[in-house]
Amino acid sequence: MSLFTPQKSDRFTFGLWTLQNNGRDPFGEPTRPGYDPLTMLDKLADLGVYGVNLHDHDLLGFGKSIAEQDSIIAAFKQRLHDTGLCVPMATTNLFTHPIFRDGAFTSNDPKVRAFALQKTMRSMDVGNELGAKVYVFWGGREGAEVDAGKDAVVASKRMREAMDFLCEYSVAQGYDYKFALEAKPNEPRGDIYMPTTGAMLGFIATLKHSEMVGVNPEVAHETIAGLNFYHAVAQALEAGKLFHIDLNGQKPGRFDQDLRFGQEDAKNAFFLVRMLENYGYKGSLHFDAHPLRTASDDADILGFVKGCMRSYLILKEKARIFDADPVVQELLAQLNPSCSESEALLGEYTPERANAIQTRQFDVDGITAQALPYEQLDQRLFDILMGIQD
Ligand code: GLT
Ligand code: MN
Ligand code: MN
Repeated sequence: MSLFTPQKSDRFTFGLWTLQNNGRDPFGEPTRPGYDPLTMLDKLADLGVYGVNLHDHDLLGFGKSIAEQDSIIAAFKQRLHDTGLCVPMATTNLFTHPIFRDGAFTSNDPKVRAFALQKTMRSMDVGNELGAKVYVFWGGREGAEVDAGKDAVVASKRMREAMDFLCEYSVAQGYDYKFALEAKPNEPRGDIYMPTTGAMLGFIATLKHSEMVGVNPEVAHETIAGLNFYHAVAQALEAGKLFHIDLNGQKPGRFDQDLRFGQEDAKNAFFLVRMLENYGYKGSLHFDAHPLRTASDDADILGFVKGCMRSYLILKEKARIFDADPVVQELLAQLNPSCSESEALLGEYTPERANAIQTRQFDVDGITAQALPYEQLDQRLFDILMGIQD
């Protein structure tokens, strides 16, 4: 078996919505039917996928009776059982129905805010029944085009009230959820509140149950804003807040492309994968992407699915090669000079340390003259990524 054949132990997941996607865009009609949830389970199980994630809407649509919902859920559970797939993450669709056209938890209308809570609690119940342990919040409509009509300070307060309420609901029901907040700078709103993963981390610190709440960064969303996704995830990981991740591909400064993982910026994807692997990230590796609109047959649609996983596994292998490469190791050693005397000066504040630093004579010219071989290191990385190591 190839190193690049996905295994369940790789923890690769796909959103139901990613393959329900029928290729419709704001300018054009569908180019394919999209898979129904049960067919999707069959197709994905054959490819070594670990699980699927879903919105209430993906499985149940909108406005079905309880009896209808129960029978859909029963059939879905049965197929999960038959295929050996699981549902590690669930979320609420608070963006498709026009009632949410001006937001859900941050809507100016208290009826809409209460309805959003009702829909979310029901969806949390379903997610729990399906075994989900992570609950994602992506506030697609939580934003504005007209700042004159909504108070952005109040929006933060409303968002906090909703998160605190739903954390308490989860605890009261005995659910084992961790919440993961997903930022996006814009689209579908002109501007979405709390637009970056960093903004979410700041917000989480203000919550009543901040220990239950982390982030779900998405490659495309930081990249739209021109940010370095690897850096954004690193901060979340270091803070112990990387509860989930949405992998895909994106060119900066464009609409949300949700491309196949690895399709764009292979270097940034490389550092992301290397970090997730080297720091022992244990959550799902979730692909929130969809096939190109040009994909209309099974071969190309499933080629997209296989491609996301294959790219991840190739980058994982490239990370191993990079870390084991003697040229890389030598360059990294030069870039990380050791000096035990200086190390001893650093660390937590003590009056002695402060005094020692203040009185230390530094060889400013000598330190400045040290070589920093970033050119050579980056070229070596390029060579490794391109498969050339002569
Ligand atoms: C939607 C969005 C994604 C979110 C999903 C979760 S839905 O497809 O574009 O980024 O992760 O609500
Ligand atoms: Mn996403
Ligand atoms: Mn996206």
